[in-house]
Amino acid sequence: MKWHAVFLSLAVGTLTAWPSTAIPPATQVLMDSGSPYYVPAAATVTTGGAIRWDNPTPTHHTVTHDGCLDESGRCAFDSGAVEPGGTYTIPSLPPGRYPYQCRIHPIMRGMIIVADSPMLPSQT
Ligand SMILES: [Cu+2]
Repeated sequence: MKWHAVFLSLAVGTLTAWPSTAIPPATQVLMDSGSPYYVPAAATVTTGGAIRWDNPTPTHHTVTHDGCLDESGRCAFDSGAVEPGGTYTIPSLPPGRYPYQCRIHPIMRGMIIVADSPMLPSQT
């Protein structure tokens, strides 16, 4: 059956398009000009996973961990200004919760939750 063969080759092509390394695709967060500003507002990633912010808006934004703005001295990440059409990527973060905001528009707030990798046995 011809259609069956076409379907199979499409499926195989899709599978082989994935990188063969064990690195999972980056978790993507979109910046938006309106609420909730970071989409998804709370993004969960597993340890070792990259996180990438895309800025499709016509405005500069930052991705600034709250720890960079208080006196805690625990600044996990700060993108600096991400230009329109630009992206910002973090290769990985230690497990934890990372509230962040935009330095330019403090109303923009998001959260990254880094969970322990399900591949590793729990230490609790
Ligand atoms: Cu902003």
